[in-house]
Amino acid sequence: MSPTTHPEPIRLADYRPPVCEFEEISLDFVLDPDVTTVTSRLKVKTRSGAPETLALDGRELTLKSIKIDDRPLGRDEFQVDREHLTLIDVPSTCLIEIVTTIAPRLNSALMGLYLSNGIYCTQCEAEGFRRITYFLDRPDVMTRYKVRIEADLASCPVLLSNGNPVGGGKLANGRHFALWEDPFRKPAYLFALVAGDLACLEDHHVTRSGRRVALKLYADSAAIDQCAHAMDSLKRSMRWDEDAYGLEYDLDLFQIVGVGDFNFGAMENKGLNIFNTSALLARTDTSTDGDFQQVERIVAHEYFHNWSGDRVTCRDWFQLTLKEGLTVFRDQQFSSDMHSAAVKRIADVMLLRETQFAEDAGPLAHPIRPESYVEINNFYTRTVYEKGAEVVRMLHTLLGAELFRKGIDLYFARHDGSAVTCEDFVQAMADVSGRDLRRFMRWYSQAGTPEVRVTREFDSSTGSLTLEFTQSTPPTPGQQAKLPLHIPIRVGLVGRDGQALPLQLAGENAKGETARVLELTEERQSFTFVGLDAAPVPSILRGFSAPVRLRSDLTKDDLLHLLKHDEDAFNRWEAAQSLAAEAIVQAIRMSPQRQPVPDADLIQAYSRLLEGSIEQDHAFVARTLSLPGRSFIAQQLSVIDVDAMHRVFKTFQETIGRELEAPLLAAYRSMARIDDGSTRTAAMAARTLKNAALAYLVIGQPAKFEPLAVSQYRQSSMMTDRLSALRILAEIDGAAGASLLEDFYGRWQNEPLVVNKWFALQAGIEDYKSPERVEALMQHPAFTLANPNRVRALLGTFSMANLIGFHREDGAGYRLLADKVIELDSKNAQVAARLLTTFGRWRRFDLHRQQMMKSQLERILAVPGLSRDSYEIASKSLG
Ligand code: 0A1
Ligand code: ZN
Repeated sequence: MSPTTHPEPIRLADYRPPVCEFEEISLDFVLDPDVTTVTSRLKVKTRSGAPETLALDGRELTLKSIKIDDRPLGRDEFQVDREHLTLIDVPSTCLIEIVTTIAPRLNSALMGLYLSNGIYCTQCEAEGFRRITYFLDRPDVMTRYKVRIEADLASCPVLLSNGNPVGGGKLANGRHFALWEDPFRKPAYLFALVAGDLACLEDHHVTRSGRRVALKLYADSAAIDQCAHAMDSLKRSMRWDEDAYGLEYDLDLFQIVGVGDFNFGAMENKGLNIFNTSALLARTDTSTDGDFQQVERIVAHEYFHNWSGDRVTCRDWFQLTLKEGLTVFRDQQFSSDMHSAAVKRIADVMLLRETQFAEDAGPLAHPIRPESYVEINNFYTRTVYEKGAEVVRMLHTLLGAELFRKGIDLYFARHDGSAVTCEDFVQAMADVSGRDLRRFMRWYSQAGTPEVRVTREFDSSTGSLTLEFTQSTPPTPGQQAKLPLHIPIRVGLVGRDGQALPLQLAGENAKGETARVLELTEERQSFTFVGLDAAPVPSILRGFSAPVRLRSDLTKDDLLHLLKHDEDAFNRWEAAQSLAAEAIVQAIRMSPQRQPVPDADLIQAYSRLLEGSIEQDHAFVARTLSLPGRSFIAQQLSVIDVDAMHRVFKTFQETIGRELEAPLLAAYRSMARIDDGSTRTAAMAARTLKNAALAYLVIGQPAKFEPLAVSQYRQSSMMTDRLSALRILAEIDGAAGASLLEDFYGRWQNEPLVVNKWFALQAGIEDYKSPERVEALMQHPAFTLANPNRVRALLGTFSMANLIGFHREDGAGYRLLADKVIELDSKNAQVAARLLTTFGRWRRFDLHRQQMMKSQLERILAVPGLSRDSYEIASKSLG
């Protein structure tokens, strides 16, 4: 598609139900890398009961034949173009047989049926099924699938699809076949097929109603010993969904397959999840604690989709957040129950603020339910997923756990087996609670991050504190005027001595509770708390009860008070972040001649935290000691000055490392004693703090502490410790860094996921030489544009996490990224478009950089035959 023939957007308002239903589909695959034959037999029933014209979706298919009720169609009885096969006057009930061929080996888009290291696998969400056969490829067309797979026995001993195996056997010429049937009707995007030489890890789960479910995890035989953690996570997820939501698995078999080439993390195909190996494999010597948690989270996420996604699915792709927001919320609850709830909430909020808030403030801002798109693949975003989860969380906060659960029960009971909308979800919540959620629905249609301001007034004569709130949402592309939203604000009041005060609103009886939820629905609202002896410190937006930017009039002393005393752990952390953020932003705004130093109060607060007098949770301490993320700070600057930011962060880290040497070293040593090398929550927490301390120490005094990092690298057998030490050594660019990087590659060159870490680590080293370093790494024999994980490790990390390198003044970083986006676009448009989103931030930089980023966007837009994916991102970014 060239930019002169702009692809047309698809609109939610244009939704029409499909003209027909398919009662059943039988699919026959004769697998071959270059010519795979797919025979599809569709049992058709038109909705009108009369003959209809049927436009089936299809892309890059070679059509061999079509029959209706066994009668071959002549050339004038159908039309084929690049995107459709149109059949005219299809009888109201009939059987259509379509034979097509495809070439999995040439499929570099990794959508439809493709080969990954010799393994055939499919990816059908969102619109990949149309690359397998002609079909009504839309989620509201739900069908029962019968599948026959035929392949070479030697290279493909394992043949899998959704549902239950119902037969199979040997054929002539070294071929064999397998038959699968899925008893559940499903949309095409949940179809899956896998064939290859795979090793299998088996276990089982007994549901609480006593059914035995066989669990099978498949991976390359070299990686099967890295699947135990995923299996364990799966079993805990299955149990958790039964306990927390009363939801049981519904087939006798649940399968997961790991493949090395995959565009996203994983996919929830019914009964046959397909995973990126990066979201499946974990072993302590090859994977970090972060990887372990990520595997656990994604295994849970895909498993939870069996209900929130598969049993109840989306009517159309605009409703994507219906399944994704809900499932992310569910996986967040799961992780929170498995580990530290406070630390999990902090991590989720950091991610939201650093990525989704930035998206919401830029040219690609969209509501959690977009109203139009050019390419749906561009809408698997932080907004649809993470903000979507926040919206579900707000319903949970507004209704309370019990009613929320009732609402979920009603939603599944009402809509099991169908394809529904976000309204249906919120309606279930309204019906069980009797609440008016009409204003709440605006969260689904309004983009942008609301800003909530709060000021306070204490009246000592009446002992009352009034909190005055205002809310507003900034304009976003296509949405100038915004309406007030329904926002839950969880609050508490902290007394002068640090005690949690009872919350009594004027006109109410005292209830004795020390936390409650205030509901904003108007632009301006105030709440008066009574019965107070002295002015308390308000603790507002506890647990981050709404995805908003909060502006309060809390002073530095108030924040220090909250950091010490707030019973809400999230707000203790938030207090420390606010203190640090304010100091950093101030220092960035200062003239470069003045030395930016963190103030003494902040250092002292960190010191108290380290001494452990306040906090017991070591991961929480580590989080609280960490400076806010670059992106969070950047959002608070009118123009992002990358050099000043870099200088300030560095100086802050150095100062903290030097001034807190003794408590940091003491923490390092005591954490090393607690760390038993396991992946229990407490051991992971100890390693988090240990490595946070190490980083500060080495940055603070490189000469003195480099040997400590070197010995950690050499002595530990855990990837978490090794990688943390190596990262810090590479960053300080001392004597050991380069040779240990080499050592690392030498040890792990045969583990693709570890090699990704090696690329990412180097791409993330913030210095002015990085464009050349990244360029050189692209010439490394292990680098390839064909593997999305590797592209993300090198180019993704460089463009998203290397501020001064990527934004170097001469534009070398921008050119490099644009070159690769252009090269990648014709191979894998999805990955190219995603890389491209960084350029969308161009307006946030100085004029010189703006110009350079803009001209790269224009250059990309001028590429003949640019994909829909990249066209949409580049044109909206410039727009
Ligand atoms: N539904 C999956 C995400 C996903 C979307 C598209 C994909 O193909 C390119 C792959 C996965 C999830 O939420 O996990
Ligand atoms: Zn999902």
